[in-house]
Amino acid sequence: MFTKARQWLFSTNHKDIGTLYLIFGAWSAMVGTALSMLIRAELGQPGSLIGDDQIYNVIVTAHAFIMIFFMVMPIMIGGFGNWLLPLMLGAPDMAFPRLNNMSFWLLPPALMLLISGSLVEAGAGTGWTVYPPLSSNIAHSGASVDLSIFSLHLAGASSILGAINFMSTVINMRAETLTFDRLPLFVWSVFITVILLLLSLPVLAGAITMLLTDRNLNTSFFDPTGGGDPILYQHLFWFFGHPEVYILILPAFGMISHIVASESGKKESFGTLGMIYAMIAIGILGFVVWAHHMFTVGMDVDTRAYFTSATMIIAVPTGIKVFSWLGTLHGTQFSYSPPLLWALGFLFLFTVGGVTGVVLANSSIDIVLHDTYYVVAHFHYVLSMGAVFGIMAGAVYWFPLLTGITMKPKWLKIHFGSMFIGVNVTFFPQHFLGLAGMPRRYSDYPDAYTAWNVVSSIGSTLSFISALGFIYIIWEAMVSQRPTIFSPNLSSNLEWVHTTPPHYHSYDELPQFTIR
Ligand code: HAS
Ligand code: CU
Repeated sequence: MFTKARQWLFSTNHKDIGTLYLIFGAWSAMVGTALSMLIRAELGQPGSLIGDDQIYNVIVTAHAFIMIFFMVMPIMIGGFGNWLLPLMLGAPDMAFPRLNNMSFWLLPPALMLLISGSLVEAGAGTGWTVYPPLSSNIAHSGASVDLSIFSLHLAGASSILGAINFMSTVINMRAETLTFDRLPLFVWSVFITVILLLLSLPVLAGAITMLLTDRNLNTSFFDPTGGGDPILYQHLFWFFGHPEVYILILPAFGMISHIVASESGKKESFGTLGMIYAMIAIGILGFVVWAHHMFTVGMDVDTRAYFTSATMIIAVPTGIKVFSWLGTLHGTQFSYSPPLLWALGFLFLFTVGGVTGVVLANSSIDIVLHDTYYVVAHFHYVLSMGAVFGIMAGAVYWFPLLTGITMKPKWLKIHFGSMFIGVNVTFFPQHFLGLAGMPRRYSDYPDAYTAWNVVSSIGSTLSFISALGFIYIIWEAMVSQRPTIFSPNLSSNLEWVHTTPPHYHSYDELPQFTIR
């Protein structure tokens, strides 16, 4: 019984596993979105809705963890990485196919542990940073934080095994003529991403394990009464945490490069080698800027000057990428297909988020803005409109390749438009709230902050409806089964993966080949 399902669930095939990751990520996206709507409902008017500050913080914490570890990473690296890397490398599969299946199956129990951590006792209301002493056993007694720690252990093991697999695949499984300088940019982006994962995750694992023993075995790594130091936790966390934000965006960079080049009708991106060096530079610099998250701990002025300058330097390679994408588009006759719309949205809004990051990098300004909604606005511009727009661009661009069917382009454009408006209405006002001093991670606020919070909650409602619309678009494509189109020979399939634009604006415009 269930032979087909079993074969799929325990498949060692990179496409099957990629699909499992995509479905898992989509499910997590729905959970994370539901939590975000609870947040916006609570903040949609002054006064209390949920009626419990701890529960509010549990929701915020679960929202962040689920979106980062169970939505963006599984979709980008597990989903698109698994699907596209072997194809782009000309490899038959990943280097370690059974390990690949194991990486995936570590995630559902990790998610289960995380959700358990929110549901048992008082829940983990620590924020995704899990700072002690808030996360220690006085402020968070009970099993919740321990369950969250175990969840991160499992998700971390999944990512580390996946990282080893992707690195081995890129290094050992390339087609013979495919030298590193000729690797497609998405392959490079995932390769650099998994190196960052392998170097940063063990530090997080160390930090949370020390926290676990502080909580349960009477160690005092982070407890001053035993000679420890809570600031040590912050250093360990952010040595992981900052590279993590580039882990979340680099694969999107890779996908955007392919889409921009292909929609411009070009074989490759403007300045491919420069793009590679820029991503390597972002990867390396990402490890030496972590303390820009800790400017308020009482750092001496030289340390502050160093971390401010080092952080700002990352705008240079990122600028190289932005201008290379614009250079790729320059002078071409592109048309506004759904994937390109998402890519252009990405370019504009990621840049807005990046520029507010440069504002926050100034330590003296950050002392005022730290832990305000200005930071929340910054990271939602680079994540909800950077990482997620990258995912959406990749999803609508490669959907025909992954499924063999097509979605309705006109509906996709309406979905893009409503989402673009929705996320901006949600997050742009949060800059104003932050500048006016509204702190993050509180369930209520003084009346003066009401107006922009109402606007933000209205925006989030629009995005929510728009996301429901996207589910409908996928459903419609699945019941209609309009076929896509694979060229019968393999080499041009690879060509399609690399560059061929699905310049479809209506179904009739699709090139007519036969299905393989
Ligand atoms: Fe960030 C906090 C600084 C990129 C995500 N960031 C966060 C948090 C998250 C996050 C999740 O220095 C909150 C964590 C928490 O829970 O507490 N970030 C930067 C800088 C960059 C940056 C300088 N962040 C990202 C990306 C993310 C991400 C990418 C995920 C996808 N971020 C900060 C700082 C904080 C911070 C502070 C701590 C705040 C606090 O108090 O807690 C850069 O990588 C951005 C580079 C990109 C650009 C745009 C394109 C570049 C062009 C070139 C020309 C631009 C120039 C700048 C020369 C800059 C087009 C001109 C400057 C002007 C002001 C006009
Ligand atoms: Cu950072």
